[in-house]
Amino acid sequence: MARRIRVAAAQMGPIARGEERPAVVRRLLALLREAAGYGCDLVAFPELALTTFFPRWPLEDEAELDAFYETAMPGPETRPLFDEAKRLGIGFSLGYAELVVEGGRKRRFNSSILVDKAGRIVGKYRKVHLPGHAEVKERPGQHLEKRFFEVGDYGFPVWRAFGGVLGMCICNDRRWPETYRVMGLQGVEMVLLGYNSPVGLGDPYELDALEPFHNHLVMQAGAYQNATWVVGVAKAGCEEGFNQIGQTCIIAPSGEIVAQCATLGDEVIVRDCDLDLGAPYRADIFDFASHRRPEHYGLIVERTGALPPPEEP
Ligand code: CDV
Repeated sequence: MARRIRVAAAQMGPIARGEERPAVVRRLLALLREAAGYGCDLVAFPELALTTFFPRWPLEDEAELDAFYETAMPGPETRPLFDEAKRLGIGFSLGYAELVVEGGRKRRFNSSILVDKAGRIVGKYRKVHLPGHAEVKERPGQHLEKRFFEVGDYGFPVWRAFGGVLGMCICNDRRWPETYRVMGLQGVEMVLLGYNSPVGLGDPYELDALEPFHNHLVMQAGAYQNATWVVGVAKAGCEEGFNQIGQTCIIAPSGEIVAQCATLGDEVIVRDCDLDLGAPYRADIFDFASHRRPEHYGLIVERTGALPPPEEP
């Protein structure tokens, strides 16, 4: 019998800095209900889906900063999402800023959870590849993820859920082949991936014109090279004066985009995903056990001595 997940990618338009959690949760609930109305098993939401993309500002006031983070999941304001998902029998993935206190120290992560149809958290991921910088730069736009988050300490786990093997990653992670490969080596069949990707920040993001191309390039390559579905979900549009790309899409294990958003606002796209569609790739061209040669990857460089070590400056 075919193993299918009917998945929704729920793109979000901008979230204003002053938009309160209950208002954002109402937007998420509307998207969740729309996806449930289409008979979906699972809906994927973007990175930092509960707040504006706050790492764009050098926030100094600790209370103001802390207000962007969740200290419990579900907490009082996110509980309605879990309750409604359970009532409708639909799962979801959700990106958010996580604050935990360990050993008397505050720890901050850019996180994502996977929730099953009974409203239970079955997986959690913490973003590994944090882009940008920790110091405030002389430029119009900042990207201060290294200042406001620690590198995730969970690796790239996968979970048996929704009848398949699912994984998660977050935004900049999608640009690194290791992200998909570590999950691919664990047999991942669907990767849920939220992003906030600005355009127009200027140097060093002078490659803005190619950003839409690169966005799809990395996700399609990750899907194909690891024979997995990829669900890439944007927070899009002009948020607090900063433009973010949309292009939310569902990508098949062939690397083909099979559904894509047409707007930069709140929008749901849906696709029935046959989890066995990756099997022919895994059995042949990407049969890792037969064709991968990790034991040789280092040896080749050693034997050819191709490049001398760089000179000390
Ligand atoms: N939120 C992100 O991780 N954004 C990065 C930008 C800053 C390059 C991205 O990879 O899209």
